[in-house]
Amino acid sequence: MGQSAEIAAAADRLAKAERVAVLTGAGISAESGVPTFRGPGGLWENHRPEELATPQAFAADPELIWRWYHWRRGLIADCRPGPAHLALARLEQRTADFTLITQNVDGLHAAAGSRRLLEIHGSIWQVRCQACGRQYRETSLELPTLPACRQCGGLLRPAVVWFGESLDPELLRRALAAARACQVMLVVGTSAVVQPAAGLAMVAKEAGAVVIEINLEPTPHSGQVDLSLRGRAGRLLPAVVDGP
Ligand code: BV8
Ligand code: ZN
Repeated sequence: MGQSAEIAAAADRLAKAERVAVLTGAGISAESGVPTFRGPGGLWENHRPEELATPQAFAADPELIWRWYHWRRGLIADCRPGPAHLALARLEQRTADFTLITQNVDGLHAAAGSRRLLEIHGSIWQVRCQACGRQYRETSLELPTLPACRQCGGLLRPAVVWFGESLDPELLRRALAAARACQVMLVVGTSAVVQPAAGLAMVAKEAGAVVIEINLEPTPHSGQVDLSLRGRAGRLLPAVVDGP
């Protein structure tokens, strides 16, 4: 089937669906200027994920890890939602039962107007105190290298989920429920290597949903999904959401 027929088939499935779930990864923010993790020029290029995004790395060298996050916050602060983020906000508006599950911590889905949103890996704009456990929104780009809790002065950390850390059980429960209940799941811009996020697509598949992948490249999901659309999310998502 040529791609225009695939896009039409995907758009038709979405138009008819009352229950839709979406799983997004770093690829949906790439065109907004947010570097991906594993692609060329990605965040991990000169580091391995385990070196930076782990509690052990933070305990060993909080300054190194905070410098990485301050750099990412500064970069993301200049990024705006793109056509792909905005298309998902439109899709939410017209879909009775909609859940957007994102692995991204950049906040661009919320900025695009998405509301039924599960940020299962947390947010780079939230901090949590290592001493008193308070968690709050902190968007300043002028924080000291080692930011202190405004309540107790304890050391803050980014309120994101690191490797080896469990996801928020309530968020994971809601994500699993959405994957099981949906008629259509869109999987956009993820390399499908990080668990348990990537597994949500197969949960939807096994529960009988039509799973549609949008990615520049093939992924471990590509052979298992119903439709795998190759190309930029910024081009394909509006076409699939608004009709070709
Ligand atoms: C857990 C937040 C239970 C931080 C992230 C061995 C040891 C320890 C753990 C494990 C292990 N083996 C497996 C595990 C489990 C581990 C895991 O999955 N590891 C992987 C690497 C194998 N998972 C965990 O640890 C999770 N917790 O399992 O708890 C537990 C408890 C104790 C011990 C063990 C298990 C927690 C995982 C969360 C980690 N946190 N981020 C931060 O961001 O700073 S993960 C990080 O990767 C981001 O969240 C990111 O979103 C996520 C996934 O990456 P992608 O989003 O897919 O991005 P990527 O760059 O990889 O791909 C981009 C894609 O977009 C590409 O396919 C590209 O082609 C495409 N693309 C690019 N441009 C475009 C595009 N597509 C369309 N259009 C474009 N324009
Ligand atoms: Zn505190």
